[in-house]
Amino acid sequence: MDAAGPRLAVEVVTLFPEPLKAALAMGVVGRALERGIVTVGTEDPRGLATDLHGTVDDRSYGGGPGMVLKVEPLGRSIERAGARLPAGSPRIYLSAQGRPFEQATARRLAALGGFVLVAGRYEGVDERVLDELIDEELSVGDYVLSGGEIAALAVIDATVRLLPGVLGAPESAEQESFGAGAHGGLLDWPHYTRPEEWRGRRVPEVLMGGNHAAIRRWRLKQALGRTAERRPDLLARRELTLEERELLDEYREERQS
Ligand code: 9D3
Repeated sequence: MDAAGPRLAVEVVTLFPEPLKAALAMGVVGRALERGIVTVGTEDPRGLATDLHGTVDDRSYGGGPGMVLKVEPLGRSIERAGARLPAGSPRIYLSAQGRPFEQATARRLAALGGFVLVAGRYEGVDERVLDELIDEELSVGDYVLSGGEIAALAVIDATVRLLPGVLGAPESAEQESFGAGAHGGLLDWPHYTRPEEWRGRRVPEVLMGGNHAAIRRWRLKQALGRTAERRPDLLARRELTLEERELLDEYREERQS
């Protein structure tokens, strides 16, 4: 992009570099890569295996099903990936045992010069690699994935969107939505576009007129109501203004009737 280099450099340690890079070529992140705002490199432990067959996994000590990623190829991969990044770039292991990855985590990562993401496969990685080479462990939610690559995509996507110049100005203002902004910490309100009627379903009348104060209140009311119904945990984290409490009461009354 310019002589100063990318704003953010990410390295992913993965056994599946090609599908990972293909998925990153789409949309907003793909454009940020083309423009040099971010770079994403990969390191495949398969190439660093100590034997001729490229063995990267082995049976678990203590028995049980599932294979474990071996220390030597994985450890060397993490170090090679880290060596391409600015000094002090954290090395992050993606696993279901990690702390939750949230919008606040994305904001923290977006402020860094670089980070390494380690995507596991099989049952997991040898714990000594984590002790020796990993700074933090992140999960993208309470469900079981087959490996860390999809989690890495989520972390990269959420983080890159926050880099200066990646989104257009209107979108970046809107982004405060999950954080500190006007309607921060609430779910989005419902959206509609033409036609006015589809399968007997009409667009809410308030959105068809030009009463912008009424539209703003309707949207805020819907956002509050949906958040209360679907994500009460988000509402509990957030103070409500007097107007917001009134709108939420109205939403609940309208629901009843
Ligand atoms: C059925 C497998 N499980 C045995 C009890 C353990 C397990 C091993 C490996 C569960 C998931 C995985 C692979 N998952 C990830 O690499 C992963 C992940 C996830 O599964 N959920 C949420 N976030 C993440 S980040 C990486």
